[in-house]
Amino acid sequence: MKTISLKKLRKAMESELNPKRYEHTLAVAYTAANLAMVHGVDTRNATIAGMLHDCAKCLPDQKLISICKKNSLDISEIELHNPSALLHAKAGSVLAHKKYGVNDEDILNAIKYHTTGRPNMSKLEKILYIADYIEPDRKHAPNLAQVRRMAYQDLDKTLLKILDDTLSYLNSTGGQIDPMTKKTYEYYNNISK
Ligand code: DGI
Ligand code: FE
Ligand code: FE
Repeated sequence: MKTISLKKLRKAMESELNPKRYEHTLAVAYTAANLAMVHGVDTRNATIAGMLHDCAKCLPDQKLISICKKNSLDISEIELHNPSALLHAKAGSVLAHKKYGVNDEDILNAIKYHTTGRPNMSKLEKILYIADYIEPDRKHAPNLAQVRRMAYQDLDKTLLKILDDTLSYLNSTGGQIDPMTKKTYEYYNNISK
């Protein structure tokens, strides 16, 4: 397998994303690498996952839908109605593989599930999901200081807290909840008992 150049990925993301999204991407990559150090995960894999996690975020809705359809990925009714919020994750995992040369299944799954999570996530999947939520530029999420501290201590507890806060936020704004977000919450709530 050809080695992926982090420098090339950075440059590609700088041209593919708007400036704000690019800054977020760098922050997620470094935060994911930090969490990887603490939790015994390969830091390079965490950096690559962070660098590419939102690679499809700036594409038009129709493009996100067509990438998923072409690659035989299931699209839920809710995803179809919220392509930018939800489908950029699935479409991003396709592009990470086909356009940016990532072959590692764990990295591809981390990107694919970075928005909804899924039951029984790998450590890298959890780290990317959490890094996306706690990176230093994020300012508006509730309980951020608490969640940031927890992230360096207990990944499962942190996931559950983020999922709980995300579901409350979606409920308060009338956002449609994807079945996978709900399943992930139920899974991590059950194993916390
Ligand atoms: O791409 P980002 O903005 O960096 O972050 P993200 O990919 O984690 O999530 C994008 C948005 O999706 C975020 O505001 C939370 C939201 N989200 C997570 N689960 C669901 C959801 N939105 C809807 N409508 N339904 C969900 O189940
Ligand atoms: Fe995202
Ligand atoms: Fe993100």
